[in-house]
Amino acid sequence: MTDWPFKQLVFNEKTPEEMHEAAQTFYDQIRIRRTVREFSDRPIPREIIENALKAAGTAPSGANMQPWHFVVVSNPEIKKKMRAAAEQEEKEFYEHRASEEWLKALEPLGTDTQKGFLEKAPWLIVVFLKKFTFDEQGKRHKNYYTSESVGISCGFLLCALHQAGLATLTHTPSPMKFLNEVLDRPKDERAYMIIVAGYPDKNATVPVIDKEPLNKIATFKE
Ligand code: IYR
Repeated sequence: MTDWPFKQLVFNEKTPEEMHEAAQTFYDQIRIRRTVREFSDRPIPREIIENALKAAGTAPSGANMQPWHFVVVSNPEIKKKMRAAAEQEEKEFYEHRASEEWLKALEPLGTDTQKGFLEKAPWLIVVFLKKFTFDEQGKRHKNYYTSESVGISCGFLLCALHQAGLATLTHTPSPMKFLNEVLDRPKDERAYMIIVAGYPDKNATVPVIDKEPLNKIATFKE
């Protein structure tokens, strides 16, 4: 038996009807989320972002180590630096690093080296992955399943931002090392993803792509 205290689970059981309704409602809401690359500069209150981050912070994680740190940028000078560095990396990517096959796969998305959204959108959330946690004594503890944990947390964050009414973009310039420097983060943290959030530009367009049907993405063994 463990020495750690346990408490009664809080679980709001739904009736079967409520369960059907909630499952359908969530799907109907999340299915209309689209990755947006053209943002408006209209402001979004910081509290909205704070709430979404609190939701992201409830994600399950390996041994509850919560191996994430979110750096939230609205400062125009920092955004400018991030854009310049990201565009430099992307230029390398599109002109040299990416294979023909990769470029072909990206074609329908219409992406290129220009990352204007990094300056235009009101909020850039840079998600860092922490391989280690340091306790009050400065002792280093290894974190577990960090990539899975941070990925789940990003999923929560995207859902929370979408639910609040924001458009989002997951952006992963590669390599992202420059973010440690620009954002003053320690070496043992690794930039995992930038989540761009704001209102979409009123003329924003999205590529005509679709998602695989259920029978393609899932197999039931009953
Ligand atoms: N990071 C590049 C390329 C890119 C790669 C994938 I995989 C995407 O789904 C989208 C873009 C860029 O941001 O343009």
